[in-house]
Amino acid sequence: MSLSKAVREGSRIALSRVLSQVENNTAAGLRALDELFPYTGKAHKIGITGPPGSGKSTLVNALAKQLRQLENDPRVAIIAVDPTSPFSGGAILGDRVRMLDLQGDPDIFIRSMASRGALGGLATQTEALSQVFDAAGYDFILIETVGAGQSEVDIVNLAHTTIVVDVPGLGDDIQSIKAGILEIADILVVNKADRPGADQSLRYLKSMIDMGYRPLASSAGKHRLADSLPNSKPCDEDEQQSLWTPPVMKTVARESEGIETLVAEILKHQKFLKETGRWQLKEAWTLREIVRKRIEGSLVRDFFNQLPEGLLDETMGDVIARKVSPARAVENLLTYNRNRNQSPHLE
Ligand SMILES: Nc1nc2c(ncn2[C@@H]2O[C@H](COP(=O)(O)OP(=O)(O)OP(=O)(O)O)[C@@H](O)[C@H]2O)c(=O)[nH]1
Ligand SMILES: [Mg+2]
Repeated sequence: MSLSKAVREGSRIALSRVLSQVENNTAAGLRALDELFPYTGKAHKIGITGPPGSGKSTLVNALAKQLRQLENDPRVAIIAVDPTSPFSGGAILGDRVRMLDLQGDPDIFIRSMASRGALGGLATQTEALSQVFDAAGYDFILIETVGAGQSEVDIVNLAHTTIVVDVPGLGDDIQSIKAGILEIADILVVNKADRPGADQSLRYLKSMIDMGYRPLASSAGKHRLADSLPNSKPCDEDEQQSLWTPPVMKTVARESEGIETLVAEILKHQKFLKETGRWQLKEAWTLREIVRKRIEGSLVRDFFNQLPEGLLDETMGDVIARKVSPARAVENLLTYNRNRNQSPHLE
C-alpha cells in the first residue's frame, strides 16, 4: 500500500512520515501531496495567534479536548508553529510538555514545526502540512503561531477562523496587542481572565470592535477574495461588514474555563462562512496565495541557481563600493540571466 493511502486509512506512522517528507519539501513529499490533494478541502482550519506567553498552547490544548466532546466525534490535528530556531528548541519542548495530556487520544495528532529555517517559507510549509491532515480526515486543524510580524498575515491567509489571544493589560492605554492585529481576528479571546484587569481588557477590545475594526476577510480582504473566484460577484462593503462581528470573550485556559463558549463561537463562525459562501472564497484565496508563494520561492531559487559562481559577489563588491546602486545591480543580474536563457548556447 502506498504511504499516502495509508495516511488516508488512518495510519499514524504513515502520517508522521509523510508530514516529515512534506515539511522537508522532498520529492516523496511532493508526490504524497499530489496524491492527497484531491481528498482535501473538508477540514476547518483554525489559527490561534497572539503575543508570546499569552497562553496559546494551553488554549489549544483545552480547545482540542473540548472539540473532541462534540457529538460528531471530530478528529483534531494541532500544528504548533514555533518561533524559536530549530537549534534552541526550548519552547517546542514546552509545548510538548503542555500538550502531553492529549497524547493518549488516538484522534488527536500534534505536530510542531520551527518557523525559522523552514524551507519554502512558513506559510507554504504550514499549509502543506494542513493539507496532509485534511486528507487524513482530521476535521479540525488548530494552528498556533506567535502574533509577531509576518506570521499573523500568513495565518489569515491560511485559516478559515482566526482567534487572537490577548491577556489582561496594564490599563486601557497600554495593551499587549496592537490595534492592527484586531483586523485579523474572527474571534477575540482575553485569556488569563483569572488575573486582574480582564474585564477592562474585554471592554477595551469590545470598544475597538465597535469602532469598526473588522476581520480582514470580511472587509479589506473582500475584493481580493472575490477576485480569486471566477463568477463571484463583488459584494457591498457595508453589507459584508455587518455580517460578522468578532465576539470578544474571556477564558482561563489553564482551568479550561470559557472553552465551551469558544467552541460554540467557532462553530457559529464555521456556519457563517458556509452559509455566506465565504468558505469557498477563503479556500480559493488560500490556494491562490499558496501557488503565488511557491512561484515566488521557485523563481528566486532558480534565479540564484542560474547565476554563475562569483557574479553575485562581484556585483555586491561594486554595490558596497557604491559604484553601482542596488536597484541597478538587480537589473543587471536579471538581464544577465534573461540573456543567458534566451541564448543558452552562449556560455
Ligand atoms: N494564570 C493563568 N495562566 C495561564 C493561563 N493559560 C495559560 N497560562 C500560563 O501561561 C504560561 C504560558 O502559556 P503557554 O500556553 O505556553 O503560552 P503561549 O502563548 O503558547 O506561549 P508561546 O508559545 O511561548 O508564545 C504557562 O505558564 C501557562 O500555564 C490562564 O488562563 N491563567
Ligand atoms: Mg505556545
